[in-house]
Amino acid sequence: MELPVYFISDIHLMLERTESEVKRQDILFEFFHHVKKSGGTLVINGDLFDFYFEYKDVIPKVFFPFYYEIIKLREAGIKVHFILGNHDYWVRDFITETLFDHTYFSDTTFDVNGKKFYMTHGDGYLSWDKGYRLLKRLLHSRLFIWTYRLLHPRLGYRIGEWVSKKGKHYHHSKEYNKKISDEMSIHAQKRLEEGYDYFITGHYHQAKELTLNGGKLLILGDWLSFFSYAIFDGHDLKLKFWGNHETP
Ligand SMILES: [Mn+2]
Repeated sequence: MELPVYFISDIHLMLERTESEVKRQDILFEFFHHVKKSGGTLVINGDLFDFYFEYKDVIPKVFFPFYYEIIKLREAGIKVHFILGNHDYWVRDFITETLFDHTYFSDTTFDVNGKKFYMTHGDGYLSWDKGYRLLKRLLHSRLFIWTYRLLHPRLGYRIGEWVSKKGKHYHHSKEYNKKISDEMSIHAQKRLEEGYDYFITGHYHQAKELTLNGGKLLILGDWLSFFSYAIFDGHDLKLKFWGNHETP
């Protein structure tokens, strides 16, 4: 992987193109321009889209400006990797072949400049998420996807949008955030003991960098209120905030 490596997650590009949504995407594109200038690699760690479902012959058109920005990044020599999240798992060849250099359907690992990264979107990790883990198995099953694909896109997208909105409770109390980062630290610790240097997760809408045993757990935050990202320069991994957009 070319250095530096940038990591972002939980952008949740919305299906409704409101004025504030267009502004938010422009901030993201400013960040992309920065990446383009610096060179390197971009890793999108899940929930890029608030809802995405790809049919054999049909892709959502509302994200066209985003597709165009990714193509421009890649034309400039930036490799773009996409680890699927719980909001955008249902992709086909447009995502895996046309748009991104690499797409990952589950947790993955990277070796960069002698450092080992364990990457996960992060959903389904918490001990109290038992019901969700069952639901995830169903939603990722071939039968579910095959059945959903039979729905007319107009209906499929309204249902997806409704479910995405229902799950929106991104502002958690300090106590709950601490409970999550404590639990994710246990998972990270296990990987660090296996020899990984960094454990990177998204999904939890909190931006946090924790040093553990000489390695790090990094929770990526989001691009809804934090506008946060991580950068690995070849030696160290750091959490940063883009511009002055953070509204903690
Ligand atoms: Mn998620």
